[in-house]
Amino acid sequence: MSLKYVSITTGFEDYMPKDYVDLVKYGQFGKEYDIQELGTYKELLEEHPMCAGCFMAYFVRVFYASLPNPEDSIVIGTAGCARLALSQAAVPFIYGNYGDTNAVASGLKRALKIRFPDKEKDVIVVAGDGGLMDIGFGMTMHSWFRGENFTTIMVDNEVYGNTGGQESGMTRKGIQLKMAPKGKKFDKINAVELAKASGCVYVARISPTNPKRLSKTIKRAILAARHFGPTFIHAYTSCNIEYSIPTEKVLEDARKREKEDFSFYEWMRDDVKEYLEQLENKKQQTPSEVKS
Ligand SMILES: Cc1ncc(C[n+]2csc(CCOP(=O)(O)OP(=O)(O)O)c2C)c(N)n1
Ligand code: SF4
Ligand SMILES: [Mg+2]
Repeated sequence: MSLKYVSITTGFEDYMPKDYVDLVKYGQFGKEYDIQELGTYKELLEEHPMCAGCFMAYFVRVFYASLPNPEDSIVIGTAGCARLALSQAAVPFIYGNYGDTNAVASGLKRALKIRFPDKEKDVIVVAGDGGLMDIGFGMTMHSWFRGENFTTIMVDNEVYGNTGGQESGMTRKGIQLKMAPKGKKFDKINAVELAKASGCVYVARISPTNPKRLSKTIKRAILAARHFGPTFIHAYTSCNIEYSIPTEKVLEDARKREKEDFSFYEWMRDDVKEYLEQLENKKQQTPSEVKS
């Protein structure tokens, strides 16, 4: 990919916003950093208004640091906690009405393919368990049935966090929440199996306890969606507030949930696997040349 259209025309550096100049000079525009370098370069996301210690906020940070091509990415979100941070980054963000994310992403991805036939434009939905598996369930499913070329990432905190603690389809059976005091009567939805049965070509379930693995999973899902079809990541991203998790216990909780419902799981079609492995091998051989 050429850097030409993100680099600054000579003489204009003084007039461009400082953040933009820094992103080109010291940040992710036109460059790819390893997730282990986080904190050493200018990040796409720097500030956010989510609760202190929220693991979903950490997830969003790693998500932005893992975009294979941020200068050509558009993120779609909706009502729910994640959009509070998603919308603060140096990447275009579209707010779909609650439940509409995958319909908006379908139209956008198709339009981008027509408008920019020679360029990869990555469209990524990041939305909550309520947004994707409850109120937006139909639109999520139909985007997968239609084989749309974009990635859906569900940040699952097993509750409606943003509206104060209602149960969602992803809440575990028996769990009592502020606004579900009798305890949930039904099982947690098996989102990963639904995604596989509905036509996703790459599916992963993850608790973000290992940043390297998380970053690789995000990159794989986005790269696979470009050429093969819909991809899905089901990520555990705890809610400190509704589950009363003290900040210092957030990682411990993520490890515990990893042993229970969120053991790492990755499935992909054979042709996707072959493609990703080829890409990753090529990158190992020539790290500075490969960006997509
Ligand atoms: C059509 C519509 N229905 C309901 C709401 C109210 N609403 C805002 S956020 C939310 C729940 C969010 O839960 P989830 O998607 O799990 O995200 P979280 O806040 O837990 O990250 C609801 C019901 C809305 N904004 N729009
Ligand atoms: S309510 Fe929960 S999910 Fe939302 S920002 Fe606060 S800790 Fe995070
Ligand atoms: Mg939620």
